[in-house]
Amino acid sequence: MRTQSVRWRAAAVLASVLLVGGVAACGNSDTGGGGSKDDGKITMGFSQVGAESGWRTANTTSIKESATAAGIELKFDDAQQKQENQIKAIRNYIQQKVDVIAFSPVVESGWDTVLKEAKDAGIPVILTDRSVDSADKTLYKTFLGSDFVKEGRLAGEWLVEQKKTASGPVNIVELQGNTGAAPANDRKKGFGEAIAANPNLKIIASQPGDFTRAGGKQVMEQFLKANPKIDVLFAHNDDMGLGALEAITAAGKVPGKDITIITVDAVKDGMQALADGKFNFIAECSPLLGPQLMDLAKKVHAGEEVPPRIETEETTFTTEQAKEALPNRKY
Ligand code: GYE
Repeated sequence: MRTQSVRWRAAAVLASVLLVGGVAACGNSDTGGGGSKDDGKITMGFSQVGAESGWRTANTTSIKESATAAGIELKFDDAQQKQENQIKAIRNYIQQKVDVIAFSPVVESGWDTVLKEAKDAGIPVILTDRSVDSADKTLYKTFLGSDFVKEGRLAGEWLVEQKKTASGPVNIVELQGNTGAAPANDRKKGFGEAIAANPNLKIIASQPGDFTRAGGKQVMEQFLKANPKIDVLFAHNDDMGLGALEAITAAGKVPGKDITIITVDAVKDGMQALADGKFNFIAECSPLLGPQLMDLAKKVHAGEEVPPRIETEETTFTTEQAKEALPNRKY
């Protein structure tokens, strides 16, 4: 451990000397990365979850644009929501001796083996957007992303405030993200904890809608069939909420009035629904992680210390706030 950190410090000094001299740091193996070639470019292998939502599309764009802007060569793989595809992609990146591996884990569990392989190969790993539940924190350098528990809590606290004068039961249905994903587990947790403040607030049904519009629509149809009285929908992202709107309208109910709708993300389409009064509240989750990720990649490649956790800054939106923010919403 000690020799490694000495080596890293030496590498950091070397990198800054090179930078001061106006020469980009070389991607050789002494700098802590695998270093496939010596053209001075950092190569990043990135494994993306998929293309399931507006959030994900904006996240992918942010990563690709930021890599270009930072002069980082990006190898990008879309795992189509499958952990096995992500593991395959990471193993490929290890074989190709990329300098840095970054990925957004589709689920929280089951990463230890492949992360250990990357570590043994001397390739630093950065987690972005979603985290893993590995006990060994040395398997990755840092985790850049949102506090999903907080997002769920903010959603729940808003509802508690709205329903504080409710005299009878308030029936809530919940559309969860894909099973086992950090944002699904954590948003559920945060929301559940917040609404426990009022025993009238009850989750009567909770099912995964996989963060997609199609999933949200289909599960909401089932919810509506099985439950004659639904007062509130909490959807773990905008896309599922948008899919649910179709099911709600088809069932002859008015979204945003007959059923209060709370979502997470605040992508443009979600913000439009909120401005139109079809949604009632959104807890923001920023997908624009690219610039910070590239910055971190340069730092870990140079052997610099980085904080183990970097949290994204976020806010919440009501209908009025969405109307104000919409004209400048880029994604
Ligand atoms: O909320 C959802 C996406 O991991 C934070 O994944 C991300 C979530 C986001 O599919 O829309």
